[in-house]
Amino acid sequence: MKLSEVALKYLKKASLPSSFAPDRYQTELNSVIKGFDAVDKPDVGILGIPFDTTSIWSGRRGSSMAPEFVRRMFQYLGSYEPQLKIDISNGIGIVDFGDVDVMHTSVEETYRRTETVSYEIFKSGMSLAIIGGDHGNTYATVKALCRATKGKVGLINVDSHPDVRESHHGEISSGTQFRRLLTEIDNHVEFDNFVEIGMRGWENSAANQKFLDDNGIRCFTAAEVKEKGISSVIKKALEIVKEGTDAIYLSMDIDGLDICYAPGTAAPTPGGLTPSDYLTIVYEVGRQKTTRAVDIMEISPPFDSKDVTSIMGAYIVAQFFGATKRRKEMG
Ligand SMILES: [Mn+2]
Repeated sequence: MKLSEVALKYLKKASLPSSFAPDRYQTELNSVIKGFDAVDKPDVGILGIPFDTTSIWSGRRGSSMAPEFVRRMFQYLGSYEPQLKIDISNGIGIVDFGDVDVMHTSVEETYRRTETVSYEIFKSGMSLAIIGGDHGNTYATVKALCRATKGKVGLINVDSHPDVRESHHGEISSGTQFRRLLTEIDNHVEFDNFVEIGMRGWENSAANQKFLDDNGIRCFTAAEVKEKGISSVIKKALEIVKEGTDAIYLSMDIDGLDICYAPGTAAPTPGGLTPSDYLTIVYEVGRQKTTRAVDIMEISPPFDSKDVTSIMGAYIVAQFFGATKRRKEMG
């Protein structure tokens, strides 16, 4: 596919490592992912946002390195999943757009570039797996989808925190993006079409809970997921985000996972979701007709242990590819 000169100016090429031990009977994930200019009408693409400047919460920055690390983990993955029985080695066009050429000292300019690039990609009708970066970047990509979509956008955030701070230390931060999306984007993400899953932990505030409650925002706590099971929670979440909307956006802060599964993040939080919860969410949401994006935010490689958090990021991307293929098959 072709991008405009403006969008091309804001992109940096990213490379994929070659597979560890190539096998003629297995198509490696790496070889399934093509350059965006090599595929006419791709179904789904990868976009990295190596920007963690608004991660002011904990001093545990580093998510700007996640696009590189997550891509590096692709070398361990193939193209078939036996539980889903999905083969992404054929019948689906997957491309890599590389990374947004971010400006580390300018939040506004980085968001502008990110929005410009992702708007153009969404406008073409394809879906995106976005690799952050800190969670603040979600503001720019959801805004891009809102602009590219005629109607309204339904939004799911899987996270241990609601990220609806009014301002954070007077700044735009990785904790403010959802309030901004709900209150600053004209008429596009309604309170009634926003769901949060995985809330828990002592990093939270009663004032932000009041904002959620006052506006009737449905939050499924981590305890609720454990009690009711992830499938029933997703079913209810999908009803909320589908009601009257034209597109669905799934945002995943990696810290929604339990601390033991995702140590490599800015705010690792105990009592959380499991990797299989996450993969079920990605598959069930990803295969919906109107789903356009998943983002995987807040993976911080410098704080990771044996790359497990980055591997989880690679799994989410592959799972979204699988869900996209299923969506395509269902028409
Ligand atoms: Mn979080």
